[in-house]
Amino acid sequence: IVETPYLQLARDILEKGHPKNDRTGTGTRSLFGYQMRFDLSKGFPLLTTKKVAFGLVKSELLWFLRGDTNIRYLLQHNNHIWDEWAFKRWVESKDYSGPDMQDFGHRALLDSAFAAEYQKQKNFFCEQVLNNDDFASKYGELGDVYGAQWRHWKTRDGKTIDQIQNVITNIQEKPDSRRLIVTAWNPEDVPASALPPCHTIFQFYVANGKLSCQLYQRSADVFLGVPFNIASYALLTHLIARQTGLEVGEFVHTLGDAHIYNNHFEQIKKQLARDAKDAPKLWLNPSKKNIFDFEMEDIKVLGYEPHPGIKAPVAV
Ligand code: UFP
Repeated sequence: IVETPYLQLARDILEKGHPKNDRTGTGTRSLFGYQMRFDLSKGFPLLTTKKVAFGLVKSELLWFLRGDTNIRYLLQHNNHIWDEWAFKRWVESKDYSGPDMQDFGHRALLDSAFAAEYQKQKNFFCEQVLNNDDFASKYGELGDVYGAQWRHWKTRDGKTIDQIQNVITNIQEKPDSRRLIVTAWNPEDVPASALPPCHTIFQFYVANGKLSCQLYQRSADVFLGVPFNIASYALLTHLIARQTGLEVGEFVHTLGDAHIYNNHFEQIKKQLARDAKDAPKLWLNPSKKNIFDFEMEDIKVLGYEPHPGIKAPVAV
């Protein structure tokens, strides 16, 4: 069963995880240094023990690959996973004159009247990013997030590096290279960043005509984040394999602080009590080869019949 390593990770944390405090004040159980391996030739590792929103995985990955760091593209695809980060900048700016949104993440969880007002302000914000070009370029922009680090990393002498194009070229020209690396972690940016990259570095490896990828994820919200992260990097591996004419090998997922938040215990136990189903298959439009040409409709999962989704609060 393709998702077994994930289910085992969750069990291991519940059984052996250290109770630990964290930045959000929620509290977790956590293990340090953990590795999962997914053989991508056996099926696509999109969890079946709960529904994972693959549409969001796709649009986010295509957004990264475009080198885009403005949430407008995400909103055009009904993807709201990055909204809060942009919204925060707006409500803290001089252009915002609505009700006080200080600490909106926590307050929206605790106070339903505030949550309604927050939703209203955020809907207005999203509508502006979608329809008002000036507003979008000012407040839709997230700055140096994955798209920028992957496609136009800034160098000291004012140039940029396209790490994705470079790694593709290197996989084609020097498949035995041990330097097939893309990094998002820039120590210069970390102190000023609201969310320093979670997926910090990844490396490719070619053997027997197969492309494998290993990700080092420094911090892993095992219930909410990791199912998404697995699918995203599995998809990236498939896309790069397509472009380089290789088959897919393994996705190796190495985690630093692998944690389950205290308010996700019920949900993960419910999930662990379910029987996994057959993994879906990934379909990529056979007429496309270049990774930068893929659109939403060129990527599909076939035979995905998961158990229902399970809701849980996001730690903020
Ligand atoms: N997180 C993930 N995967 C992601 C992402 C965030 O698991 O792709 F962007 C989680 C990990 C952690 C929190 O629970 O978000 C980030 O907090 P910190 O920066 O304190 O590690």
